[in-house]
Amino acid sequence: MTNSNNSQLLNRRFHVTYHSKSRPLPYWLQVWFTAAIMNRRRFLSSTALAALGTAIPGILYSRSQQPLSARLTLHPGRPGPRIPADYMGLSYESAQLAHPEFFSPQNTPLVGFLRRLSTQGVLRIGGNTSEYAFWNAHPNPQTEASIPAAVGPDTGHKTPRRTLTTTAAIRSLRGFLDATGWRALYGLNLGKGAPEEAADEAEFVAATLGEKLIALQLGNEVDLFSHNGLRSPDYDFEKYAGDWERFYRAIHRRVPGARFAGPDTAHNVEWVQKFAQRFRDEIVLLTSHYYAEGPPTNPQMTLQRLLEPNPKLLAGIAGIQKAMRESRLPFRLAETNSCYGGGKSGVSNTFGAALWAGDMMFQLAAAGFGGINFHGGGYGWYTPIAGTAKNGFKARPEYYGLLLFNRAGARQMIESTLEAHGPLLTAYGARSEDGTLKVAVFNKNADRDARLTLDAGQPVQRAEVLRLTGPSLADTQGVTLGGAEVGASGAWAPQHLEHAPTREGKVVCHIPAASAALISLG
Ligand code: BDP
Repeated sequence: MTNSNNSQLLNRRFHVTYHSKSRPLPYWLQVWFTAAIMNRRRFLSSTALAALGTAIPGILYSRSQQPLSARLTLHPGRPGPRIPADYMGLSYESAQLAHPEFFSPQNTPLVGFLRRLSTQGVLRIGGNTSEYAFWNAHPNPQTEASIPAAVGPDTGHKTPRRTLTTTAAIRSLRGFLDATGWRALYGLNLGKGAPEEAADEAEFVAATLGEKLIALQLGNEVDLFSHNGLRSPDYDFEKYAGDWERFYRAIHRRVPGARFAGPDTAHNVEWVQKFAQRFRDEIVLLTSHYYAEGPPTNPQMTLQRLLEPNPKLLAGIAGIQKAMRESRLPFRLAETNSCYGGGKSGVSNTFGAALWAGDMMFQLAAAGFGGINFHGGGYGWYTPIAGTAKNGFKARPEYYGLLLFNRAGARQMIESTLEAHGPLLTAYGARSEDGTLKVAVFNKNADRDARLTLDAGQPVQRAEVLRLTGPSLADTQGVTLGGAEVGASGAWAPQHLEHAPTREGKVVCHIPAASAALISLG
């Protein structure tokens, strides 16, 4: 998500200066990235005190050094955005539907992994392969046999294989949604399909999924159609809007009550704004995508870079907020992950990606986003859940970041002010359904512990701490939440719950380097 106007805006309004010396500097007040989100909404005016050392503070210090001190002040009387109950989401390739037994109530291990993350999440079906998935009421075993049983994220290296989506797959999907409690965002083939085919498919999907269908989407990353071979190089928003309308009309004639979301763009925020203006009466939800890094072959795409604030995201947030404000429509990040092109080994599959994902979930909730879908599937580098029905499923590190968000039970962000050394320590305040104050803290420094002083802004008797830990940022194994790993079928129960000392409404909590903590205040 980016657009040049917003980048300029960002540069003008938010000056972030890193200092090149490695010794601690006097405190310089900086407006940090959450301020980009909150300023406009008068929410969470988060500030960070000047960065220490360089932009890579982690490598300058050893653990023997004094912990970095940070202070978070909550303002419980100043509520921020509500967090919808279905904020949690995953995204899979349409090609996965070629195997109806994958999204099936019989796939109980996968059902368990989803239910652990949420009992009312959103499953988005789409991706590059949605432009090569064709509706066919009758199964064709020959074509299906050539598609792997579990489909990973498309890597974009070659034209995806043609797949068939059958009535059996949609019935099975309905059963899967019933078993998980999740609802679906369903992508139709705009790239290679025809309006009448899409209408056939939409009719069956809408009738079968019923209230489990949030909305249909038309096309995946249509802003890339001009250079991925799906349309001519002069394919622009106007041409796309024409395509969208033709498909919309054909579907609407057959399914008058059908709901739509879009534009599901890769990164062009202007298209989201234009789409919102043009079709706000035809749609129920705005969507687009965000990949923090890519392509994986670029040596600059590192774990360190993933953990730092991403200017592309900040600019995108501002543009999306404008689209939401002007159209009064909610927005969902319908597809996201760490590195496009299928992800990057040593980045996407590490514990660092868990901190990245958990942090971004809170950051975007604070920005007023209505939900997030982490893309994955198969054994893709960035998939939160890896595996197949035959070989079993396993939680990858990133899954634990999502689980931490789930454990917060956050339903409303609350305003807070963070003073910290540098951008790699982030913290958020939220309220759960029962009114409990929750604080999520992410220490993305590789080697520097932090000591967080928390001022809850109200009396606090108890502070319970659930920790997200891994051996190191780069590790791909050994991640735990509350001292426990996620087991088969998503089984998980915390083993360690600590209590942080409280005094006069203040809590002091040690946050080791490369870890996160969820603090429940009572
Ligand atoms: C997105 C596509 C998805 C890919 C992903 C990637 O929608 O199908 O798997 O990028 O490149 O652009 O990893």
